[in-house]
Amino acid sequence: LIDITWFTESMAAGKPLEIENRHRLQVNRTADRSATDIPVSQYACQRRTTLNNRNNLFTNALKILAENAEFCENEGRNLAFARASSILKSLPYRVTKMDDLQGIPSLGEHSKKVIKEILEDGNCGEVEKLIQNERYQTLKRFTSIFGVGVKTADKWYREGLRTLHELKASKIKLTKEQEAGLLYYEDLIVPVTMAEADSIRKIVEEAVHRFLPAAVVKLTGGFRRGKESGHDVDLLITHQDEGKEQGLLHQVINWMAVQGMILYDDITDNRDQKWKTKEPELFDHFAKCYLIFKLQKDMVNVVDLNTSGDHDSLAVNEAKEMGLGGQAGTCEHAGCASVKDKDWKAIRVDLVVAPFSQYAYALLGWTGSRLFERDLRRYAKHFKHMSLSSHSLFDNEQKRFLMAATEEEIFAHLGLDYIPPQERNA
Ligand code: DCT
Ligand code: MG
Repeated sequence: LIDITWFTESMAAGKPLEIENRHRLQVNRTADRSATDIPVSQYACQRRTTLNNRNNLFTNALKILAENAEFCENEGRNLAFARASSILKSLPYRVTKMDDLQGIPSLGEHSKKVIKEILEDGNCGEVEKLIQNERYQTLKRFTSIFGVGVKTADKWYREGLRTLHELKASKIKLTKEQEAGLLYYEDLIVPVTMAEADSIRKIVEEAVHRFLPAAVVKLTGGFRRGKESGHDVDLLITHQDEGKEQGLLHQVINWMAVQGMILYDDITDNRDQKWKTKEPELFDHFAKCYLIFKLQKDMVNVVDLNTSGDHDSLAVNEAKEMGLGGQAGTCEHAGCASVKDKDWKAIRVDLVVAPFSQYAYALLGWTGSRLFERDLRRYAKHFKHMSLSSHSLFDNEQKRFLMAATEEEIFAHLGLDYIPPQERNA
């Protein structure tokens, strides 16, 4: 069948190039096959990762370790745990013994130790300790506020702050974004449901069509990958007559603001060039708007805010303890959104406008998952000497851009089997 020894030796020798023509072998593994049957690619874009994760027990632990590495600003460690978690998510069988991991790439010694401990004891001591750790808990709490990143959260922690009450009571100067994040905190930590995402898409589409009737408004991000809930709603907008989309975002936001649909907005115009200060690989330069949308609950078909999965339990529990939870309780400060039984919910929405000629690249880039995107770019660079972004694919040897009208064409340019969105949950 397949020479697994060759495969693992190549990987160990750092020869990723050789697996290029073998990636098709990974497809359609069935649950009864053992780990050693078929090689698994170290590239997420060569794996099919559905939402049916059979290795939750391990991936949950690895996710916490990855998160903590992020809180320590240790990017290498963060990526190592994220990759280990991702590869386990892609396996079509549950790992029940260490032998099941033979030939599986991207598993470092530390990750293997965690898996082994969970197999033997049912949990991992390091992770159990970490979730009780004050710094971990505090950074998790603070970074769950819209507009607060690791650096800010860490600064507040070092200044002695631990809770949202303490943060609110402090004299710390917050940005406009963070003020809004705190104001709508208890709504924003409740996962967005598919029904809510869908009604927001329709509302935005209606607004967009007032100005450009033939424009397309597409739901991307986790919801396009089939997730039932997420932390925000990602919408991609385009129009077949390129150029017509210019100025659209301002018109749409202004109109929605007049309708009372906007609680907070931050428009980044592509002319602002704000993106230049950030990593170009991670931040595109489309015109976009980071919004907090005011969704009337009667606009949503069936919504049960308390039962959707994927909860950030620490943040949700804290909000509940503080009387901020979900729909229960009120908040102490004036103008706060947490009025009991209010008929609306604050929801994070990203609106992105892409010129039609870049639409396929934008769609691919905004569908995610993050690791899938990261590995697509890495694969393009290493195997094809191409630079992939949410705007384009540039062939560094031919010195030209490769056009694509569909995601399928982009995968074809890269010499990859097409992976549909539902299988990009790496
Ligand atoms: N993205 C990316 N790299 C980043 C940030 C985002 O490739 N650094 C892409 C991938 C997903 C998409 O943008 C939307 O981002 P999120 O909303 O953060 O991700 P999500 O998968 O939609 O997650 P969630 O369901 O929690 O919203
Ligand atoms: Mg999202």
